[in-house]
Amino acid sequence: MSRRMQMSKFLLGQISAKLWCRNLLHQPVRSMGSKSALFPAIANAADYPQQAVLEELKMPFSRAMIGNFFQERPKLGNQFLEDAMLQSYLKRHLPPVVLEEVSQDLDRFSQRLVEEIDALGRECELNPPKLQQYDAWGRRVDDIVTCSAWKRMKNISAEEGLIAEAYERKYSSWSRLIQVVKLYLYFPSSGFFNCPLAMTDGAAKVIESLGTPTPLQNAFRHLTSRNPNHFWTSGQWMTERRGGSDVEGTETVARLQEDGTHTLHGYKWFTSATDSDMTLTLGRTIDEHGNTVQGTRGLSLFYLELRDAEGKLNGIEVQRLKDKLGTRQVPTAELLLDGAKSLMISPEGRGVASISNMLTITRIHNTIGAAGSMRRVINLGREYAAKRFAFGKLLQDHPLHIQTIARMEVEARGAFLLLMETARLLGLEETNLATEQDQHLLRLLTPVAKLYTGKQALAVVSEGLESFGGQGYMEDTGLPALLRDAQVLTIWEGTTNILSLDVLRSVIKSQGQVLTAFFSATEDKLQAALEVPDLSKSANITLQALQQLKEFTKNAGLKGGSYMELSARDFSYSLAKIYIGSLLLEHAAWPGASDTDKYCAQRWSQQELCPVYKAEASGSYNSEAQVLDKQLVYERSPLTKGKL
Ligand code: UCC
Repeated sequence: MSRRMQMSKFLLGQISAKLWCRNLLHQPVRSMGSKSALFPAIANAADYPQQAVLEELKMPFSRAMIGNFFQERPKLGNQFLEDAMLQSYLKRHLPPVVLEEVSQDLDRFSQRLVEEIDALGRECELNPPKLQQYDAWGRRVDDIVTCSAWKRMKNISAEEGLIAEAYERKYSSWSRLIQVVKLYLYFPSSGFFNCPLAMTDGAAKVIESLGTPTPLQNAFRHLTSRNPNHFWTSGQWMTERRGGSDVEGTETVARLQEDGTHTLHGYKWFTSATDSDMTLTLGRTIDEHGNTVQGTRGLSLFYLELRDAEGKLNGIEVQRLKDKLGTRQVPTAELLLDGAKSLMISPEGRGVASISNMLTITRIHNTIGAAGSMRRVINLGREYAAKRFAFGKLLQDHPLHIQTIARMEVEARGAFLLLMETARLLGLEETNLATEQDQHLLRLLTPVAKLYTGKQALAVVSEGLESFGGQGYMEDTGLPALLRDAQVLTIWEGTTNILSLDVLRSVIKSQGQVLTAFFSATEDKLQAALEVPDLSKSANITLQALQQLKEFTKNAGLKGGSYMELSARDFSYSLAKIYIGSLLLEHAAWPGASDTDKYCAQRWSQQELCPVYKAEASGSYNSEAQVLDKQLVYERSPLTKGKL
């Protein structure tokens, strides 16, 4: 018998031996506790046709040796058509004529996402920006080199009117909501181009809120253009080395020039989308004697264009690009402002108040990112579960797996409705159709939505990656970027605690009117659900939680600033959970709602809806807790020797 025949007989023996072991492992044993009771026998030798084995044996070094099973990757479908809550929401709210037109555009846009934009987004992730500080001849050029896909995203954003839509107001107050829906569909495929778009929208909003003064009309036209050759993006430079949350330590000074402009001199620590055409930034005016007003009351808002007519940087030096956990597609830099020519656009000392219009918009964009991320990881996860085989059946047929995705779905639908509510209220405000209650509600819900959905997105996207097993952890699947990017949503544009304090700021600045608006809007939304048998129990649970929240605010108001500060995060979470509950129930009570809408609303009400009430009952906000919290954190820390 030839050497070759001997070898093939040996290998055949090896394979059938291996298969035999596999089967052994999976022979059913009697008790429930044992592994195989849960997992029925999988494949056996018969799976491997003799001929195939013999074929493979012919070539000692051949591809056949690595087998030919390759798991299909999760595919992206038309995100507009596949989003049940989005379809239902638009059908419930938009006038039929508008719905017809908008649906066609969103369907077409979602096809473009699949066929063109998603791949560009991936390219932005794989080709992050680089800084070329010097040219070949030693001249300092500080070029931020971005990939062609990133540049293409800018053109697509103009073509699709991702900013223009909100300012053209073709559909009156609905235009803002339609813009937000488009950005929500675009976000997970945008290569994080949503970031410059958020600040661009914010800059247009600030300029419009200032009455679009003549010097800014050209910029406004560029920011809201649908022409890729004209379209500008903007930055938002608020963060310096002394602080991003607290801008009191801003060191940048602004020197008045004879022509009425100011030159800026300072150091910006974190500037995103630094390849933008213009930016808004804070600076401290300095008089001819070198005096400045300290604190945030000394800060004014400045408009500047990054390059002059010859394309040269406008008194700006790019020190370095930031090395970030996520949003690596976005050029983020440290900048030296060395006489950057700028225009003061706010009254002197009103810089923070004036840029707050930008904060409102960028925080709503942050909520877009959160809701969009959750939607994307769920849609990919459910698609994958329909084609991934494990333990004898598809993942979609494993109840525990589906229960996990269903819980993610409840979170995503809640976040989506909260996003739509802020967009609806903003659209009303921008078209002067908002009632006083609407305006108070918008002021309160903007920070609540940003802080709550940012946290939700992190939890849901992390859970989502798990639904792909090990592949969720492999960078070349493109999935981990979803989690790395989602982490920024809780940090920039104000961290969770800073926005919780902004919720308190809105209560104090409005003498509690934002809460009155919240209580009455929530009660209104729950009325219909109280009449629907399937929903009345959940509606009553939500009303009880609302009652608890009212009780808490009444007591806390008497207990002063530090008590409220300690409760700020739980208080904001309670506002979010109760309001989302009322939105889900209001939607589920709508005659056109589906059974899944009802089920989703019921599931939401089964959680702790008013954590602040529960935490207060356990004394979490009193002065003793304050001391104990610090002791708990610093126990055995060398920092506290004898101090605590
Ligand atoms: O992160 C950044 C860029 C990242 C890229 C953008 C991506 C966008 C999302 C994309 C997702 C896809 S730029 C850095 C962002 N920085 C922040 O968000 C700052 C966080 N810190 C705060 O919010 C602080 O609370 C400050 C800076 C507002 C605190 O300022 P003050 O001056 O210490 O606080 P005051 O004194 O309370 O506020 C000053 C004035 C007051 O008005 P008056 O004087 O009339 O009483 C406030 O009412 O500003 C007003 N004000 C507001 N008004 C403050 N915040 C607001 C607000 N949210 N709405 C209306």
